[in-house]
Amino acid sequence: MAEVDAGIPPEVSQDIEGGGAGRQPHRLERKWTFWFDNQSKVKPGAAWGTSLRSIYTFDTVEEFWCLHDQIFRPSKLQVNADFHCFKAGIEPKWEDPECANGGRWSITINRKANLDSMWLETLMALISEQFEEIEEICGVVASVRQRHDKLSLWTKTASNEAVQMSIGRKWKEIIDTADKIMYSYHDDSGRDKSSRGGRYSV
Ligand code: MGP
Repeated sequence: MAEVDAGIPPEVSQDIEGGGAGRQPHRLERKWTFWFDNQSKVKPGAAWGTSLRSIYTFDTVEEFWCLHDQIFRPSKLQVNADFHCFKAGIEPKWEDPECANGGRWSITINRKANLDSMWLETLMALISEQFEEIEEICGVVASVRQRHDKLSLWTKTASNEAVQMSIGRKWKEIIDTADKIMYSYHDDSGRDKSSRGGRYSV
């Protein structure tokens, strides 16, 4: 993933900017930012977040497809790396004020093809504002780990069970899975694993 580590390579940058050349680009409802984190490169003992980088903010359909096709496909990630796509202005951290009272719906995934397709379906649903509760959503994270891969949809108000259940049901439809998905509060994530548990499930 040398390309992402070092930012966007110039030839991809030209493609992104030239994507709508001569035509009117298709503007999205809001701006989104792709992020990248490669924790395998971090020195032992470094604080979490040291390797987290915001890579590119976009607001057109053309930029989105160029970025997705050329770079942001999670099956390309090495172990212990993540891609994030968040609303511009929200950092993919529990500490961000928009995330601080939030949580995440998560699904574990065992096949790379499913990781890529569920990530893409989620991205398309977000940027085309398919969720009724879009204002409650912060973004999505694709994580590649030794044991399995994971997709997480981050939301703002963990304690609002009705809203989270509605988002969870819609997300399951979007990623087209019968597997159980679990919602956890960010507040619980710092605790040891035995006391974390999912707060809601669909
Ligand atoms: P993870 O990368 O979200 O989950 O968090 P992973 O690797 O799938 O492992 P899990 O089994 O713990 O779910 C791994 C660890 O990174 C957490 O336990 C925290 O120590 C740290 N961490 C992750 N996030 C998203 C944050 C964050 O937003 N803020 C801080 N301070 N630490 C975080």
